[in-house]
Amino acid sequence: MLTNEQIPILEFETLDSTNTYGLKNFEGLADKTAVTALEQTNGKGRFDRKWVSGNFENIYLSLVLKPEKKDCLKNLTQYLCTVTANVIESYGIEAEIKYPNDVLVDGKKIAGILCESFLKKNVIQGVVLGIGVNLNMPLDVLDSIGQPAASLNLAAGKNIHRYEFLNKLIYEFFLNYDKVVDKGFSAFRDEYLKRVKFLGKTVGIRQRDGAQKEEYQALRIDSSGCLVVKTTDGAEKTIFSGDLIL
Ligand code: BT5
Repeated sequence: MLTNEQIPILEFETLDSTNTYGLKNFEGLADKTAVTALEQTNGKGRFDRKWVSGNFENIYLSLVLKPEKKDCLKNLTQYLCTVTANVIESYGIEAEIKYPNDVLVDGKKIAGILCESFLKKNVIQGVVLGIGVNLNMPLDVLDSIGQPAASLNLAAGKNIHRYEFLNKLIYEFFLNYDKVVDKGFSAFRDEYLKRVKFLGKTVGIRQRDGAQKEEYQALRIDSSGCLVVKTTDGAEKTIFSGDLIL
C-alpha cells in the first residue's frame, strides 16, 4: 500500500503492459486496484500505437475501475489528464491539456492516457484507465519517439522521485473520483478548462493514422466534456475521438 488503505497497489518490475494485465485479470481484481510496472515490454497507445516504456523511473500505471454508474466512464480520461496536470504543476512546471488524452509541457507530450473498456456479454463492466508519464526519460530516448515529447526531469532540472509522483497521482485521482462518478464532467470542468489552450484557435483533426487532416475552429468544450468545432462552412460538429494537431 503506497497511499491509502482502500487502494490496492500491485507493483511489477516488468509487464508487457499494465493495461493488458488489468484487462486480462479484470474480474479477479478489486475495484480501484492500481497496477504499476517499472518497465513495459509492449506499452500501448491508442489505435495500436506504441508507448515508449523503458525502465527509467517513469510512470506506467493502470487503474481498474468498476463504478456502479457507468455514465462517468467517458470522462475519466479527461479527469486523469486534469489530475496529472495538477501533479506536474506541483513541481513548478506549467502543464497544458490537449484533447482528448494528452498532457503537454512546453507544447510537447509528457503524458498519454489509454482508457480501455472491459465488456461481458457486450455489457460494459468498467474500464482500465492507463497512463504513462515521462518523469526521468533521457533526452536521446525522447528524441527517438519521433513526435515532440517532454520529460519532467528535463523541465524541472532535477531527477523526479517516482514513488512521490505516483503517490500524489493516485491520491489526487481518488480524492475527487466519487464526485466525478456522480456528476461527470461538471465535477472538474473548471480545473480542466483552465489548462486547455486551444479553444478559439484553428486546429487540425486526424481521425486515424494516415487519414487526411481536417481543419476546424475549436469553439468550446460542451457540458458533457466533448469538443465542439466549427467547420469551414460554418456548421458545428462534435469531436469524440481522433488526434488534435495544434
Ligand atoms: C497515448 O496514445 O498517448 C496513450 C498512452 C498510454 C500509455 C499507458 S502506460 C500504462 C498503460 N499501459 C499501456 O500499455 N498503456 C498505458 P496515443 O494518443 O495513441 O499516443 C501514442 C503516440 O505518442 C505514439 O505514436 C508516439 O508518437 C507518442 N509516444 C510514444 N511514447 C511516448 C512517450 N513515452 N512520451 C511521449 N510521447 C510518446
